[in-house]
This record gives sequence, structure tokens and C-alpha cells, in this order.
Amino acid sequence: MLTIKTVNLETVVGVTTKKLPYHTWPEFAFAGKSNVGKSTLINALMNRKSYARVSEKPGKTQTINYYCINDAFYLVDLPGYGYAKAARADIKAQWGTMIENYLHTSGSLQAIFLLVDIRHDPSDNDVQMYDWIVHNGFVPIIIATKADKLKRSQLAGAVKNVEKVLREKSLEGGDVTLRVIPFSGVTKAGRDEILSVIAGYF
Ligand SMILES: Nc1nc2c(ncn2[C@@H]2O[C@H](COP(=O)(O)OP(=O)(O)O)[C@@H](O)[C@H]2O)c(=O)[nH]1
Ligand SMILES: [Mg+2]
Repeated sequence: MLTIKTVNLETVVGVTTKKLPYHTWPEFAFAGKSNVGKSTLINALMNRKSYARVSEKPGKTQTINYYCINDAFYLVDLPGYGYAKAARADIKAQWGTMIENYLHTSGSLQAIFLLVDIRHDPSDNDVQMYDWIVHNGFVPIIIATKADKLKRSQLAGAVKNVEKVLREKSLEGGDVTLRVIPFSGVTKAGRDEILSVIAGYF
């Protein structure tokens, strides 16, 4: 099992920054709509309570945050999308440019985790993100967050639904092998499975 020894928020890239940091360590990125639980997941993976800022108010993080782990790899927190109240057209456009720029130019990105709320059908933005991931040649790993909000008996069906909606709405990823991992920031269920996915890239 991958052991987390050190954690450092090393770089924060703002919406207006074009240039991404250059390094050769592997990166693992986390994408998803605002409030889906990206910061919560990253904290859980790092074994920290609140190193990555968890917010009740969605739409705050419009930066790319690079968390350096064990002086060996990065967890990359991408800005959240699709929060209606933050949805001024120019901000939305900046968000898209920023994410696309990241996907196109990160030289050491190994895998992208796409977070969706286990309780809901993936949104059009989720499907767009899924398509970008596939289009850029990555195998999408879907994390179905907030699994603690469902009963155990509902989990398998909810996971199937996430997979089905993504496949049906996707323009590019209809036949991609999909891995959906349920995760809970409350019980930490799914944490070890996600860490072992990351460990598999070393
Ligand atoms: N019950 C539950 N709440 C969660 C979970 N993950 C995140 N949350 C809550 O959802 C809100 C947004 O979480 P955050 O990690 O900041 O989302 P982000 O915007 O994607 O980074 C916070 O109030 C979290 O406490 C989870 O797995 N279970
Ligand atoms: Mg966040």
C-alpha cells in the first residue's frame, strides 16, 4: 500500500496564468463539479483533515493546486465547474480554457479521476469532462462521491447508473472500459482502492 509521508501544497496556478509548472514527477488530477468533494477526497488520500480547503460554498476554487506527495508525485486539484451562481460566461470560458490547457500541456499527467455525485445522473458538464479525458487519450477513472449518503443496498445500482449515463451521453467514450469507484469522505470507503490505482502507475 502506498504510504503518505510528506504533503506540500507547492504550486497554485490561477485562471490568468498560462504557463504550468515544469517538472517530471507523475501527476494524478481530480476533476468534477464544484462541491462534488474533490478537496475532501484529496485530504482523505493525504490523511489530512483540512489541508486542501473544503468549502460549504461551491465555486470558490478557480485555481489549479499541486499537492506534492512524498517528494515523488503530485495530486492536482482542478477547478470545479458547473456551479450556476458562479456561471458568468467569461468565468465559464476561462474555466474551460484552463482545463483544456492543463490536459493538453501537462507532460507528466498519468491519470485523471472524474468525480461525480453517486446520487445523481452525471450532468452535461460531467459528460464533457469525460469526453475531454477520453479525447486526450486517458482512461477515465470515475469516483462516485458521497457514498455514505446512500444505503448499502443502493450502492451497486447507483454505480451502474453513473456508468450508464456517462456511456449513453458520451460522444467519444461509449465503449471505453469504465472503472467506477464509490468513495465516502465520511467513512473513507474507497480510499485504499484509489491509492492502489495511483500506486499502479509506479
Ligand atoms: N456526506 C458527505 N459529504 C461530503 C463528502 N465529500 C464532500 N462532502 C461535503 O461536500 C461539501 C463540498 O466538499 P469539497 O470537498 O469542498 O468539494 P469540492 O468543491 O469538490 O472541493 C463539503 O460540505 C463537504 O463536507 C462525502 O463523501 N460525504
Ligand atoms: Mg475544492
